[in-house]
Amino acid sequence: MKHSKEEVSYFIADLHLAENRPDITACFLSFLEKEAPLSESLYILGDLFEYWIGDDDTSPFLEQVSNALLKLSNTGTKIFYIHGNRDFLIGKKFARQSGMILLPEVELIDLYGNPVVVMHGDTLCTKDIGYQKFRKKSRSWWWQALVKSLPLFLRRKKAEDYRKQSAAATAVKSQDIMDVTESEVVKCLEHYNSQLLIHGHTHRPKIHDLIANQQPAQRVVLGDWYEQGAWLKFDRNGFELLNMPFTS
Ligand SMILES: [Mn+2]
Repeated sequence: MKHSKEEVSYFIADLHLAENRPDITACFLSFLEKEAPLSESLYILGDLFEYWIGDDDTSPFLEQVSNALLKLSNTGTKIFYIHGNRDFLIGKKFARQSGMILLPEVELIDLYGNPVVVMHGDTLCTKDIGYQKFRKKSRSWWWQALVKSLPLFLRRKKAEDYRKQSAAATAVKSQDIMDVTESEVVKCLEHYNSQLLIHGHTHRPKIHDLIANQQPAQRVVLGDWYEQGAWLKFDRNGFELLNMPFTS
């Protein structure tokens, strides 16, 4: 059933959906059913899932999420997806069955007359050299071909090992290393000749003011979904970060 859409777009990131967090999944399904159909576009800026081992992985949990996304897409809301550092292996098959349009890692979009840059945000954290090295390797065709050739149980084990390693490494890295490099933000806005950047990844929801292109600019950081639903509402009148509580 088609809904009449308002001229409003929503942005979300860092839901980190996982089978062992049914509270997050319930909140997201409720968001997709009640809130998101009002919007003409939903941008998912990465880390929708805690990890992704390939589109050939299936489970009732993944099907439930995929079906709910497809249902939203069938109401007429366009769903765009940019990969995060956890779910960069989401491929065309899952995107198609969920009614999502895959975007490149950085995209310049037009939002009601404003040129806006959207991305996951991990590429801005240039001080985290170890992570950037892994990122480069894991985006190569040979690494991805190698991973996809492994049986699912082995990929699942590797993903879990990587999560543990990553959590241990994150615990000892400084807050500064884990955050974006300000000069990268400016460089990016100047490259795209834009005054607004929207990203996730750092889990530090905030609207930052800065200068780029010798003019005032802003950087919006989306919140994660560990303790509540969180999204950015964007329309002709401006934008705001919103939250919804977990119901149960
Ligand atoms: Mn991330």
